[in-house]
Amino acid sequence: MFPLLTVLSMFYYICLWRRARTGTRGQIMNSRQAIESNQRTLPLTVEVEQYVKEIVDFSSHYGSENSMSYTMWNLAGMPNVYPSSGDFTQTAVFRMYGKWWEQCASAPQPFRRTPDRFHSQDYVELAFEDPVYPTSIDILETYHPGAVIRILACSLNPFSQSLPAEVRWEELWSGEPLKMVTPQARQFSPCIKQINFPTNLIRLEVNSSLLEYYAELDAVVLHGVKERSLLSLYKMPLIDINDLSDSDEEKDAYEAERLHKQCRDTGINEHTNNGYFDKLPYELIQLLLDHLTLPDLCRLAQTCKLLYQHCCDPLQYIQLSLQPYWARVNDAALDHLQSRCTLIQRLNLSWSGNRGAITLAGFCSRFLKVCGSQLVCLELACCHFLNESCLEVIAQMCLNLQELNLSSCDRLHPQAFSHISKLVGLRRLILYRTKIEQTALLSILNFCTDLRHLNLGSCIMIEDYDMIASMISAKSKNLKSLDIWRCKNITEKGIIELVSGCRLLEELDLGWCSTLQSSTGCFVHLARHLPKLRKFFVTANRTVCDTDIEELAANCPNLQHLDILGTRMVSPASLRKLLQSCKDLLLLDVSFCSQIDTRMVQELTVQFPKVFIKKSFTQ
Ligand SMILES: *[C@@H]1O[C@H](CO)[C@@H](O)[C@H](O)[C@H]1NC(C)=O
Ligand SMILES: *[C@@H]1O[C@H](CO)[C@@H](O)[C@H](O)[C@H]1NC(C)=O
Ligand SMILES: *[C@@H]1O[C@H](CO)[C@@H](O)[C@H](O)[C@H]1NC(C)=O
Ligand SMILES: *[C@@H]1O[C@H](CO)[C@@H](O)[C@H](O)[C@H]1NC(C)=O
Ligand SMILES: *[C@@H]1O[C@H](CO)[C@@H](O)[C@H](O)[C@H]1NC(C)=O
Ligand SMILES: CC(=O)N[C@H]1CO[C@H](CO)[C@@H](O)[C@@H]1O
Repeated sequence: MFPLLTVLSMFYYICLWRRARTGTRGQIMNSRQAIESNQRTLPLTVEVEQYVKEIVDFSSHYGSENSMSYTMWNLAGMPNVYPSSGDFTQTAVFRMYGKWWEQCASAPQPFRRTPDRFHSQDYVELAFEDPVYPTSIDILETYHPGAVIRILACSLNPFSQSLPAEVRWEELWSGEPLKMVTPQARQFSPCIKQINFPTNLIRLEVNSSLLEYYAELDAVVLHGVKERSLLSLYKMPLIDINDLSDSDEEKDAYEAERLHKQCRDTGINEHTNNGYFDKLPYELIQLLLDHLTLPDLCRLAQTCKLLYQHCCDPLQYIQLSLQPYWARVNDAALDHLQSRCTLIQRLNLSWSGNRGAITLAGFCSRFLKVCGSQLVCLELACCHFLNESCLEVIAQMCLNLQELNLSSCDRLHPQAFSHISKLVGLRRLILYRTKIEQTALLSILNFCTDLRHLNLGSCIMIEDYDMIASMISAKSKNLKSLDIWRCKNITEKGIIELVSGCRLLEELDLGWCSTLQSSTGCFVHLARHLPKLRKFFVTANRTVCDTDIEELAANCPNLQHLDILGTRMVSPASLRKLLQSCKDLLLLDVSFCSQIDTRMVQELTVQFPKVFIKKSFTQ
C-alpha cells in the first residue's frame, strides 16, 4: 500500500511539474512559489498563476503575418528567452521605436486636445484560460524595457460566445514611458490595483518613443485568486472615488451634462448673470476653451448657460480625437457629440468601438450622416466594428476625405476595400495589416490619383506586387512615401517601374521584401533615380552591398534614415563614405551586418556624433 501511494504522489507531482514546464497554457497552481516570491503570508490560499493562452488583438508588430519571428503571438505561453537579454526572434516586437517614424513627412499630424495622461502608441490584448481577481502581473521584457505604460483588465471573457450587455475596462496600472540605462532584460511587476470583477483579458499599452531600439517582450504572467474575498489578504491599492479614471469622469460628465440640458430645457437652474465674464468677446472665450480636453469641455458645459453654449459650439470640434477614450466611446457618446460635430474635419476613432460598443447604425447611419460631409481625415486603426457596409457608407458620405487610416483592421473582408476607390481626393491611405486584395487596390490606385502617402505594409492578400508597382508608377505621380514592408514578391522589375513614375518619392520602406536582389542592380537604379530620398529601409535583404551604399552616398544627399539590417556585404569603408556624403543622416541601422562590429560602430559614432548608429546584440 505504502509504495503505491508514494508512486502515485510522485506521478502527480511530475504531471504538475510538466504542466508548468511545458506551459500547457492552463493554470499553474503554485502557491509556495507565489508566497516565496511575493513574501506574502498566505498559508492557505492557492494563487493561480497563468501564462498567456491566446493573443486576441494588437495594433502592430515587427514580424510577418505568416511566421512567428518577432510577432505578438510569441507572447503566448512560457518565456523563450528570459532571463537572457538581446535581440531574439522568439519575442514580441512592435513595429516602431524612438521618434524616427514621427519625424517623417508621412507621419500623421497630431490631434489637439490630447489629454496629458494619454501616451499610448500601440497595444496588445492577451487572453488567459481562467478568469481571476488579479493580484499581480509580471511582464518579462527581454530587450530595451520601459515601454509598457498601461495595463488594463476587461470584464468580458474572450472565450465565451455571448457578448454581455456591458463590457468594462479597468486600469490596473499606468505610468510614464521610461528611458532605461541598459537594454538588459527585466521582470516588470508593477503594483496593480484591485478590481471587483474576475478577468481573463488583459491589455498592455506601450509607448516606445524613449527607447534606443525595438522593445522585445517575452511572456506575461497573470497571478490572481478565484474568490474575491481572498483579495483582502493582499496589500493592494483599491480603486476609490478620488481616483476615478479619465474615462469614468468622462462618462459622468456626459451624464451630468445631459441632466443639465434637461433642466435647462425645462427652465430650472438657469443662470443669467455671470458678471464681467459675460462681457468677454465670444472669440476670446472660444480661444480659452480651445485648451481643454474633451471631458473638461463636457464638465464645463454644466456650469452655466453661457458656457454651455460655448462648449457646444461646433467650432470647438473641428478636430476630435476619441482615441484616448477608446474604452468608453460607444453609440451613446457619438449620438451625444453629433450635434456639435457638424463642422468636423478630422476625427480620430482609432482603437474605439470594439466588442459591440459602436454599431454600424450608430456610426454610419447616424453620426456620419450628419457629420461626414466635411471630414478630411478619418483615423480608424483597429476599429473592428467596421464591415463592408460601413466602408460603403464612408465612401458615399465622406466625399472630401483626404486621409484614411485603416491600420490593423484585419477582420475587414478583402472585398470591402473596393469602396475606397470612390474617395478620389485621398492623399494618405494606410492599409497596414489589412486583407485588401489585388483588384480592390488596383481600382483604388486607378481612381485616387492624388495619393501622397501609401502604406501597404504586411498586406498579405496582394499577390503580384510588380503589377501594383507598375500601376502606382502610372497613376500616383505625386507619391512621396511608400511602405511595402514584408511584401511577398516585388522584383527588380517592379522597382524599376516604380522609380520611373514616382520621382518625388522621399520615403521607401522595402524592409523584409525577400524577393529583391542587389545583383540585379535594382538598388543602384533606385539610388540614381530618387534624388529626394530621405528614408530608405532595406531591412534584412542580405544582398545589399558596398556598391549600393556608395550609390546612395553619391546620389541621395538628403538621406536621413537608412536601415540595412542583415547584410554581410557592406564594409566599414562604404559606410564611412555614406556618412561623409549624407550630412543629414540621423539613423543608420547596421544590426546583423557581420562586417560592422561593435568597435567599428563606436568608432563611427565618435567620428559622426550626430548619427544614431544602431547595432542590436544577440549575446
Ligand atoms: C489619434 O489620437 C491620439 C490621441 O490624441 C494620438 O496619440 C494619435 O497619434 C492619433 N492618431 C493619429 C493617426 O494622429
Ligand atoms: C509617447 O511618450 C512621449 C514621452 O512621454 C510623448 O512625448 C509622446 O507624445 C507619446 N506618444 C504618444 C503617441 O502619446
Ligand atoms: C494609424 O493610426 C494609428 C492609431 O492612431 C497610429 O498609431 C498610426 O501611426 C497611424 N498610421 C499611420 C501610418 O499614420
Ligand atoms: C455589416 O454589419 C451590419 C450590422 O451588424 C449588418 O447588418 C450588415 O449586413 C453587415 N454588412 C456586411 C456586408 O457584412
Ligand atoms: C507574384 O505572384 C503572382 C501571383 O501569385 C505571380 O503571378 C507573379 O509571377 C509573382 N511574381 C514573382 C516575381 O514571383
Ligand atoms: C532576409 C531575407 O529575406 N533575405 C532575402 C534577400 O534576398 C535574397 C535573394 O532573393 C533572398 O535569398 C534572401 O532570403
